[in-house]
Amino acid sequence: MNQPYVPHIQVPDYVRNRRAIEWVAEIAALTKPDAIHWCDGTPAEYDRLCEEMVRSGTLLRLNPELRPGSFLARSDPTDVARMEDRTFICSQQKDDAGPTNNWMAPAEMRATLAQLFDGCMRGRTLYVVPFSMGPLGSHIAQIGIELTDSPYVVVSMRVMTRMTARVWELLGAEGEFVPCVHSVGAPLAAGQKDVPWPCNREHKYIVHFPETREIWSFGSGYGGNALLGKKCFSLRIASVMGRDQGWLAEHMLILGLTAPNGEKTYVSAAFPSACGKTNFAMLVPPPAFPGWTVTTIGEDIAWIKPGKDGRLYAINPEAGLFGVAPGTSAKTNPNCLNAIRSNTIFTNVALTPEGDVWWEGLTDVPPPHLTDWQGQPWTPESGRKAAHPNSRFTVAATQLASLDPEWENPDGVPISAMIFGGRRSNTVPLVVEAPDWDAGVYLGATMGSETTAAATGKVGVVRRDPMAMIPFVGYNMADYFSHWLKVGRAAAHRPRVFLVNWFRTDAGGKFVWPGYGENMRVLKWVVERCRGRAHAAETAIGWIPGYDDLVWTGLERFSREQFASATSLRHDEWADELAQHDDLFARLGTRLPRELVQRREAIGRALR
Ligand code: SAT
Ligand code: MN
Repeated sequence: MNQPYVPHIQVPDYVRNRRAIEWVAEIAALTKPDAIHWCDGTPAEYDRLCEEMVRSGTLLRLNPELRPGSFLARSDPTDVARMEDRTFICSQQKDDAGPTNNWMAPAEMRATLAQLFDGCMRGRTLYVVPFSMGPLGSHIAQIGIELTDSPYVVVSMRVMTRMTARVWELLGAEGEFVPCVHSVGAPLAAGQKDVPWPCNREHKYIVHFPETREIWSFGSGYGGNALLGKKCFSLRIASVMGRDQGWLAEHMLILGLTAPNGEKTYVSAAFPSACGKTNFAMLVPPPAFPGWTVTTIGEDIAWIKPGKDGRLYAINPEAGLFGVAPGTSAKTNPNCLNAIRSNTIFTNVALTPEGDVWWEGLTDVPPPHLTDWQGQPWTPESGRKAAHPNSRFTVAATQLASLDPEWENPDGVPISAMIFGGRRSNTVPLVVEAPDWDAGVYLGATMGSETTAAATGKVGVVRRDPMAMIPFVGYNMADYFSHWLKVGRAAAHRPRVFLVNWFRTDAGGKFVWPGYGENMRVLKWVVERCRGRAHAAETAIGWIPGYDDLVWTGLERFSREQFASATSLRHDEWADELAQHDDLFARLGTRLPRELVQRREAIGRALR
């Protein structure tokens, strides 16, 4: 019990980390909560917090017969998604944040935060949340501590991360952690009644200091704004750690594909939103593939590190899924639907009269009466969505039947292929393999996706989203490309890199490729390419399979002509595409690695 003397706060005796104790005391002095609770991550604590939130109106308990152990939260209507325009990378030099990030000088931002956080937890409890991103003690894992005044964030962090008092043992007296400070920014005056979803409608800040590896978040209680282990830590701060230490923090799913003979191959894949990433991570092979199985390591984030054998090994730093509900159905993702049958926190979905949940796409015919995500009566004639388009489920990965047995392996799993993909109605073929690592980095760096009407009101505008990391790289994007090149160069056995596109359309605007489970046909080809067993033809952008290189059993209706239209390269489209790559590169500035410019020239020459 050799605690350093800290005024005002009671510290459990198993907490010995000096920096943590001083920091908690400092943040408590700034934010002035009524109480401090050191979370232990036990089921009893989770249950108690959920019970308290049911009493306070933040959570609604769902019908225990229909959705055991599950709850519904309804957020403030102004606090429904991650906010990229309120997200800041505060490096010392503006150039180190680069042209794709919002930047503010650290001193200026610290002055702003000091004002916002002063007294912001009055009337509330400050929860101290110790968590590990990745299996406890893994050499790839990292430790964080989140201080938050939101019990909804605490229970969500328990699902999404390894939140346990054992983290303090690992930290010891001197261990390092990423400090994450979060407040909903809604202090309560004496006697003031709380609202179900406190937040700050005026001020929102999601702030990263990459040099000191700190995260500060104010004003929102939703998703990646508030669950700071996710995008803030596992991507923005971790990408900076990776740059400095020689590894990659990526917005990638990780899946395992097992062949009937037991041969297993791990693949990681990056897709921007609205491209079916979660469905791909839990793909169910069609009946024509007996004995093939897809297992899931992760569906959002991968930390990828070189192993001693020269291969790249990946872990999923998360322990849960925070997935988009609308569109999730028995048809699109049966694995996921089974996982959320119990022990799930739903946010902003609709409620049935029986006390179950519903969202658009769950069933073909909507129920006749619902309570919508804002708590209002809803019928199919209402003319508005019953669930918010960004409504979510929060569920432990262990609820997933497709979870890979290696998902907790502290050394990670060896990655044989990396797949990039976007939503493109033309130009990009069903699948193409980069001829080498640098060309693969080029495919990822220049990847784009068409906006859907919901996001911008404009359909078909291609937004460049390098490696699906535009909002998530914590430093200069051009430096990030150089880092990718370097990691590949250092690895003796590099994964093969592929670009896929499930979204080509025909002259009538209909999708050419059936997608979903049928993506297995492409995945099998990818894996066999990695094993040197599948044929492909060389093109200007890389290796593309011919019709006879894929398995068609069970999909005989898909003709040679359709395959040709899904895989063709049109020179006029590629001339336009390369011009757009030039625009992207011009925007990224002078730090762009030479290799990418050279690859662009090579593709241009090959097309001519
Ligand atoms: O809200 S999260 O950042 O966790 C999910 C997302 O928006 O991609
Ligand atoms: Mn994501």
